[in-house]
Amino acid sequence: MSQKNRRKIMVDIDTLIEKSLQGEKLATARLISMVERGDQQTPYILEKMYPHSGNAYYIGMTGPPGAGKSTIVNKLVKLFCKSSYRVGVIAVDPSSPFSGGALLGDRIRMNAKSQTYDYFFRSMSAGRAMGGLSRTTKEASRILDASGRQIVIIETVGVGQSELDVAKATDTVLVILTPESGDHIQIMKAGLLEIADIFVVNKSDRPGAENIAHSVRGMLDRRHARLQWRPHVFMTSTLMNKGINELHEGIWTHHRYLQQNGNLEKRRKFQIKEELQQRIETELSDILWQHIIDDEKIEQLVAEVWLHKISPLNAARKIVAEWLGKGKIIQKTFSTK
Ligand SMILES: Nc1nc2c(ncn2[C@@H]2O[C@H](COP(=O)(O)OP(=O)(O)OP(=O)(O)O)[C@@H](O)[C@H]2O)c(=O)[nH]1
Ligand SMILES: [Mg+2]
Repeated sequence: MSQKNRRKIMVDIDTLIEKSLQGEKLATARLISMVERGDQQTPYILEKMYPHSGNAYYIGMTGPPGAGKSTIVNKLVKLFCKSSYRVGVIAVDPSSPFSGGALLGDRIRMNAKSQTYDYFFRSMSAGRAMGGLSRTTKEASRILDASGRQIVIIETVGVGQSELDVAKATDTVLVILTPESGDHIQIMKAGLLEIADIFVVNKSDRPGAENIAHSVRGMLDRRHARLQWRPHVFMTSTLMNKGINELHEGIWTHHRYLQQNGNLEKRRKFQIKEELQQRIETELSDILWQHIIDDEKIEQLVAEVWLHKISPLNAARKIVAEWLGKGKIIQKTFSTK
């Protein structure tokens, strides 16, 4: 790419960033698409946006497929918007590989209700997330935050570890269950108990809802006896319009808890630490595979290990030692800009 073209792209991106920071939704949608695709400009965008983020309240929403997460998100968005909050939603769609970049979709959804409610909806495909789902959703939610969204809701299906990680990296985690969610062993196995700040038993218009709520409360009694925050359990039915106002109030109760005694700061610092650890590992392994190890070297080591000339442990250590020796070269090739 010519110098001139590169400068033009950077100018365009600066304009997009400026517009997004002023709250323009289309610019925000385009930035998120770029980050989702893992465009070359991603680090630049993130560096420019990050100083403006940190003001939003992040809510994670997870639970089994079809539990009613999206329906509940819609109802909550309306309530938040009625209180004049600017809301952003990221829904991770595990199935569709095409949901992400569809600008047309963004536009339709944006215009649909923007007269009455100021919200931004974004669907993101788990399959398209470049650099891992939790990284991409985090980056997208920070862009929303920087663009002035005061509440950012992230919906993921609680089926895999990466989806749970996404929900976990928020200020308040809602776990949505239904009477069909199965017995408590299944809930525990899915790792949902550990991450929930609030439990919702949705579809309470169906039989068995009380049982699930009872069983969750029982598990919490055993587990959270010594913890500061004991997750609240709400019963909702979006069908009968029941329990949503109480849930909405319950979310603000957790928000107030976070405001006390530096709880929010502690939680976010813990999350930053986890993120840094992950990113450092990724950076190091990128350098390792780009600059130190090539196929030829691996093959050579395989042959030596195969012939029992060297143990696998020592072969690995040899590589690492070589890497450390090459520290200076790496410093030259590795730039943070
Ligand atoms: N009976 C009953 N059905 C409900 C209730 N809430 C949602 N549903 C229905 O459950 C189905 C799934 O709802 P969604 O909101 O799409 O569920 P979801 O958890 O977002 O689904 P995925 O994102 O696909 O995992 C829809 O057909 C809803 O109409 C409820 O309170 N009672
Ligand atoms: Mg959904």
